[in-house]
Amino acid sequence: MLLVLVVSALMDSKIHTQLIILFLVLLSETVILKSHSWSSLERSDSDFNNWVSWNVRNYQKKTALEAEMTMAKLGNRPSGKLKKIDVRLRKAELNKMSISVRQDGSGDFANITDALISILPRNNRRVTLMIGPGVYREKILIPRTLPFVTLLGTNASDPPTITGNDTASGSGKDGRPLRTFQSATVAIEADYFIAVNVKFENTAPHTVGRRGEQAAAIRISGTKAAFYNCSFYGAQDTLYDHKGLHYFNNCFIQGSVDFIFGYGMSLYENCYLNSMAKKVASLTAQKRTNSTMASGFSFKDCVVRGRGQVYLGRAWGDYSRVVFSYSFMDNIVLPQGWSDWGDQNRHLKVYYGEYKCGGPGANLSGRVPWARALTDEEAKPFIGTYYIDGDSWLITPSKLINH
Ligand SMILES: *[C@@H]1O[C@H](CO)[C@@H](O)[C@H](O)[C@H]1NC(C)=O
Ligand SMILES: *[C@@H]1O[C@H](CO)[C@@H](O)[C@H](O)[C@H]1NC(C)=O
Ligand SMILES: *[C@@H]1O[C@H](CO)[C@@H](O)[C@H](O)[C@H]1NC(C)=O
Ligand SMILES: *[C@@H]1O[C@H](CO)[C@@H](O)[C@H](O)[C@H]1NC(C)=O
Ligand SMILES: *[C@@H]1O[C@H](CO)[C@@H](O)[C@H](O)[C@H]1NC(C)=O
Ligand SMILES: CC(=O)N[C@H]1CO[C@H](CO)[C@@H](O)[C@@H]1O
Repeated sequence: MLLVLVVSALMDSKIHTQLIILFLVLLSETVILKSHSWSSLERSDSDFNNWVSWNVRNYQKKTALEAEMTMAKLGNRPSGKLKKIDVRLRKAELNKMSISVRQDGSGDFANITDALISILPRNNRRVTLMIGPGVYREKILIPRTLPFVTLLGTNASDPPTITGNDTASGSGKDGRPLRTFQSATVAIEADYFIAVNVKFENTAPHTVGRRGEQAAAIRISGTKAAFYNCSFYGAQDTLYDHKGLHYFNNCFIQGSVDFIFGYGMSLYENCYLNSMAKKVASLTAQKRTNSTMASGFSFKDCVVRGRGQVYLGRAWGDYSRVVFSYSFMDNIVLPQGWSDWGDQNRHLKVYYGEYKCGGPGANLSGRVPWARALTDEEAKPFIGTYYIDGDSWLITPSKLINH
């Protein structure tokens, strides 16, 4: 079965359209990876190979952790139960199609907006937009009626940039302020979204103390969204991790103030958080607002660098939850580590944890007393894709192919 997929992928003249499948297959089959030459894909970048092998290792690590974790519990959710991949998703993945977007006119469409318009509402297939290099100055909204869309940059070393510069105080079509919600260059309201090799950007500048400058590069309001090797550039409020289950792998995220925010339930693995803070700011503003809400950001194997002085998080919601594990923190991280955003009542409610982090910013001795140095047991729920229910929707090939 695996071989058949690989072979059919290679025989397809539109090889790139099948890249994603190949990928998924490779993730589960190291053996095939070894015996197969990538040069036939015209994509010999060593970067790409590094990424694939990183993912393979990561997948193995993750599988081992999952096995070890059958007893883990997360909130009130029953655990140990192996969940099957979502049926709708499985159907969509078995019925894929792709559309090419190229600015030089050689593709199906010259911009992303037109390509999205071509997809029928209530879409039930995986539709991959194969996007060529270039700067796409477009405001993109993927509505709820368009689930299963993938944006894929066809050249990993020259990813397409989707850019804009709307701010919260800018005015919308109706003349009213856009607010942070509508400032996003790209807004994903659909479920099952995937992006690979895409740069999301909001170029509006940030001036300390000015109001209405929130300017998101992306807002993700749909659930079960995954981002691989993407980058997010903005200043204040770059990545609006609004709500739903989200996965970020090997991504670069840059901003100045609260640049990862919202009440998503998200795992950031192997990501680089680059602070552009001019003075003192916070990397995250997590908005979990009650103790039963499935919401929180987990950063694993990440890097925190850049400029200014930063808190790892400040409490936007009373029950704000953020965990950093196995991450490198440069000396830009303030010794206190975390901020209650001026409300001491939150000390007993927030959940701010650190586990096995390193670097000059990771010294726990100066942390606020209500921050947690997590034990192995406490850290476990946060350090695998089970944190985001990945079993049921992250497209790991073994699940898709075997069922
Ligand atoms: C997309 O391309 C079409 C056709 O060239 C053009 O009419 C339209 O204005 C473009 N849209 C955007 C957002 O660039
Ligand atoms: C990908 O982009 C790089 C950098 O711009 C370029 O050198 C390379 O030729 C591109 N690869 C393909 C297949 O177009
Ligand atoms: C936003 O971008 C547009 C188009 O490039 C430009 O005309 C405008 O001046 C920019 N606005 C700001 C505030 O940078
Ligand atoms: C907690 O928040 C969730 C999501 O907003 C909501 O559905 C639930 O009713 C809230 N529970 C309480 C006790 O407020
Ligand atoms: C952590 O900080 C404390 C107090 O500043 C200092 O005494 C200690 O040596 C530091 N630990 C490490 C490992 O740098
Ligand atoms: C590991 C990997 O494939 N990284 C690529 C991700 O995309 C950037 C472009 O933004 C490439 O330069 C990297 O090589």
